[in-house]
Amino acid sequence: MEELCHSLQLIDGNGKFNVAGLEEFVKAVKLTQCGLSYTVVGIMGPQSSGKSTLLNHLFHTNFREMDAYKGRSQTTKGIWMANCVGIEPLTIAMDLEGTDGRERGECFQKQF
Ligand SMILES: Nc1nc2c(ncn2[C@@H]2O[C@H](COP(=O)(O)OP(=O)(O)O)[C@@H](O)[C@H]2O)c(=O)[nH]1
Ligand SMILES: [Mg+2]
Repeated sequence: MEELCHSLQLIDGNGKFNVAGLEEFVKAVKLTQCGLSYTVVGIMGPQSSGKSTLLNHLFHTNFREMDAYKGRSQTTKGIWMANCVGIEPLTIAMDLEGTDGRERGECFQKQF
């Protein structure tokens, strides 16, 4: 059972896919040894609605959460992913950027 949480930014705020990071992650969580026996869970929704917090509580991941003392702001950019700690079979959580972040501007909002 994987006890360490490995995480990476799979896609950055500009849409760039992190190929090297994914290769490292796959090795670290021994994904190739799992065959088809793994699960992927994703979360999407408005910015600052508690997505990262919920994932961290459910799966013991280490996604960055908004610091409420700094006000409502964008903390998750692009897509982050991490292995869930203490869950069999291997479960991978994906933490998505908020769908309505003002930092993205109007164009991004129109896609949703
Ligand atoms: N009161 C309350 N605050 C929460 C709850 N879940 C998350 N928060 C707070 O809401 C803020 C945004 O949470 P975050 O997980 O970063 O939101 P995200 O942008 O959707 O990932 C943080 O300051 C959290 O501490 C909750 O159930 N109740
Ligand atoms: Mg978040």
